[in-house]
Amino acid sequence: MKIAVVGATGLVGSEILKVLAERNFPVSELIPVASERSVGKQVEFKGKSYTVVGFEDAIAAKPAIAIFSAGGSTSLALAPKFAEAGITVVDNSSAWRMDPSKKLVVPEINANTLTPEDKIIANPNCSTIQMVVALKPLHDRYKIKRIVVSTYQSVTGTGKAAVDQLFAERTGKQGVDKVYPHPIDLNVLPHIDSFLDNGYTKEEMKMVNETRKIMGDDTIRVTATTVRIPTIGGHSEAVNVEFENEFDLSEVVDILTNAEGVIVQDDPANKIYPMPLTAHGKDEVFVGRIRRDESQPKTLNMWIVADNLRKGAATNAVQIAEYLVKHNLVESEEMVA
Ligand code: 2RA
Repeated sequence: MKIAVVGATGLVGSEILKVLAERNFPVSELIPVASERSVGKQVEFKGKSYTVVGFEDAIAAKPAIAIFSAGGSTSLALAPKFAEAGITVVDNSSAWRMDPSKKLVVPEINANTLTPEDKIIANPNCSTIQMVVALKPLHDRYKIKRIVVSTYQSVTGTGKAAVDQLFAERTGKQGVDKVYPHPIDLNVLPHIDSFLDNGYTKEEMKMVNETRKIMGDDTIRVTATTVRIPTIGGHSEAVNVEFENEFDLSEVVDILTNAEGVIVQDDPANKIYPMPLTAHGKDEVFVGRIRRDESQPKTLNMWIVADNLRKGAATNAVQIAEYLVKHNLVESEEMVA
């Protein structure tokens, strides 16, 4: 199957190439796509070099699926053009996530809603994905009333320039562009994406609105504080969840242990709990510090960590693509032939 990766030279784009290769996605031809200034560059895929092409050439090549990770404005402008050509777009930006005509998909939760008519499919925000993967099975069993979440997010979520800023500050390297308004090394910024009139950031409101849309339940109340920290391996989240129904703690652990895409790492006596350092490069969502909130009934505390470039972006997008192929939901010239 012909696959285009739009934004192939970025941090998420290169992770998508890695994940496609590792998972042995059936790629008959890879079409790496990027903006004008990267056209002609080479990217590596499964030991072969591919030349980056522009958008028009990519559409003309008619891939079955285009995985986009090129930012919201590129996606708004170009995803419809790909879709009109019959190419199914899996989009990593925030452009289409809250559009009522587009599905917002985490495969473990709602890939079964996809149909061949879904030509632009939205991949949720990284911090939302890891939280809902862990919470949906608990919602199904106990019904969530309210979520209070604080995040500890990796600089990789901002992109390559942010990783460069962190290491430049650490090593004293001069002349590196700053993408954050303050130093990030040895610091913590309670500020991800831009501030809105209600005092929250866009990242915080993504967690509120996307969680409800993916879970298919607008009654869930969510409040979030999203924070950037100087790590690179993944995003961490302290999550407090209040349920409608009483729960048994050992049953909660059982549900999470059996949940698709979740690995429980919860053995405080042996100092075992999820960390970005150990989640780095993995496709699963790691859950630990599972304990009752003793200040209020029917309420649970947990700690959720995942590699934001993997399950939070590339892996989730590739899993959507895998589902589309498996269920024959895309137009592929090769399959028709
Ligand atoms: C971040 N949520 O970590 C973003 C990435 N999409 O900033």
